[in-house]
Amino acid sequence: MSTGTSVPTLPSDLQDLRATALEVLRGNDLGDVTRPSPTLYPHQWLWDSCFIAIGLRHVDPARAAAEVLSLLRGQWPNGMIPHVIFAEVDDFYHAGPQRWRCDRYVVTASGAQSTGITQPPMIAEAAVRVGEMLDPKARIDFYRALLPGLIRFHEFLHTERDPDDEGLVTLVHSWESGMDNTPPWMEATLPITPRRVKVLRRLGTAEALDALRRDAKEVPAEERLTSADLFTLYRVVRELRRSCYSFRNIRETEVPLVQDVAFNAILVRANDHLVEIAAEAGVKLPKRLTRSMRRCREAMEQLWSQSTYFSRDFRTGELLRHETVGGFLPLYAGVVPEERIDGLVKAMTSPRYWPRYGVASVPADDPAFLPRCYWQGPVWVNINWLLADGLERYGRLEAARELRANVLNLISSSGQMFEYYSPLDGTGAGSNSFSWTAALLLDLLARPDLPEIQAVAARAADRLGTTGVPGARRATDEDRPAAADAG
Ligand code: 9WN
Repeated sequence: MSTGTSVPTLPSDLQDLRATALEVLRGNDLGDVTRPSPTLYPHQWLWDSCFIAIGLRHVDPARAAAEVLSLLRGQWPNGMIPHVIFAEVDDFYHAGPQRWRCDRYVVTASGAQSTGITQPPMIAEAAVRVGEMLDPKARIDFYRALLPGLIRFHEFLHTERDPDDEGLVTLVHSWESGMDNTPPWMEATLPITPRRVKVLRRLGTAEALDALRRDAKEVPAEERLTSADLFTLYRVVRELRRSCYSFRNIRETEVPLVQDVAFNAILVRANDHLVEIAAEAGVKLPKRLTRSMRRCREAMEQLWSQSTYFSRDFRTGELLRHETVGGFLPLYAGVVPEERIDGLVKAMTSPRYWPRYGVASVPADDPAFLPRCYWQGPVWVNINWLLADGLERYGRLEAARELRANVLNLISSSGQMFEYYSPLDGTGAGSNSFSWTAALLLDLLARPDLPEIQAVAARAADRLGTTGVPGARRATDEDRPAAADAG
C-alpha cells in the first residue's frame, strides 16, 4: 500500500482522523489482501475486501484493484466465491479451516483454504468504484481480468442458489448474510439448535458454553452473539459439511434456507454494475444470466409487505416478519417504487432506528434490541454507506447527508475505527482497528460534498450536546455556496 499523501482540502483535525484510518489499513495489510482486524478476523472476508477496496482506491487505486482481484483466488470450480479465504497464519480464528474441511471436496483457484459458503456479492460495486480511479486502459485491463470469475460467481448465485427458478437467491447460513445474529436469521436457525445447547438453555446454564469459545477472548462476549447462538451456527456448518456444500443435499436437511432481503438487494445492484463492467470491457453476458438478473429484480417486490421489506423462508415461502435494517436495503438496489421512499426514509430516521444515532441494525423497541451487541442493534458503517448511496440515487440528498454526517460523528467522537457503534450513546464496540470502518471513512472524507456533510454533522452534534466532528464549524452553511440539494 502506498503512503497515502495528505489531502490538501481537508482541515487538519480531519487529516488526523484520516491518518488513523490509513494506519489501521496499513496495520491490517497482508500483501494484496487486507484482514478485517488484527486479532478477531485474521483472514480475508469477501464483503470486507470490497468495502476496503472502496476506501483504498483513494490512496492507491492499483492496490485497491489487487484487493478485488485477490478474491478470485478463492473461487470454487462451481463459481462460488467463498466468504472467507484463509490466510496462512496460525489459526486462532474461531471458525477456521478445520471446521469446514473444504479441501476434502474442492480445490480453490489458488489452492488456498476457504469456507464453504459465500457472502454479500459486493464485488461488482467495488470494481466500478475502483475502476473510476484508474485510467481507461488500466480500467479495461482490470475489468477483463475480473470478468470471467465475476460472471461465474453471479451465475453460481442465480443457478445453484435458485434451483426452482424463483428469481431470489437462497442463503444456507446466516454468515452468508454478513449479519450473523440478526433476529430473523436466529429465529430461522432455532430449530437446528444442538441438543446439549437446548438442555443447557432449559437449565438456564447456557453460559457454561462461554468458556469454550475463542472469539470472546478478543471481544467481550456481550458484544457478540450468545454462546447458544454461536454453537448453533457451528452445528449448521457441520450439516453443510455433511452435505458436501451442495444445495441439492442441503435442502434435504434442517439447515435454515433464507431468501435474504439484504443479500438479494446487493445482488440486484451488483448485477447492474456487472452489465456496466461487461459493456465497457466489450464482453457479452450469457443470455441466461441476463434473464436471471431481470427476474431477481422483479422478485424483490415479493418481499414487500405493508411498510417494509422482509426476508423469506425458502421452504415455506413465508416472509420472516421480523423488522431489521435489512428491510431498507432495497433502496440500495433501486427497486423501491417512488411512492414508498419517503415512508422508508421516515422509518429509518425515526427514534426506532435512530434513537440518538442511526441507522440501527434492529429497532430500539424490538425485544431483541441490544445497543452494543453485534447485529442486534448497533450501527454499522458499511450498512449506512449502502443506505446513503441508495438514498442519493433516489435524489434524497438531505437524508443521505444525515446518514453520512452521523457516521462521521460516530467515528470522530472516539477517533477510533470500531467494528460497530451503539445507537444509544455512540460508543464503539466489537473489534477495534476495523478495516471497513477505516476504509469507508476514507471514502467519506474524499467526497466533494464533505463540507456540507460536516455542517450537518455540526448541527447534529449541537442537538445532541456532543463535541461532534473536528473542524466541522469551519464549514457552516453561511460560508459555503448553497448545495444543489434536491432532497
Ligand atoms: C463470520 C469480518 C466478518 C464480517 C461479518 C461479521 C463478522 C464473522 C465472525 O465478521 O462475521 O463471518 O466471525 O463473526 O458479522 O459481516 O464480514 O469482518
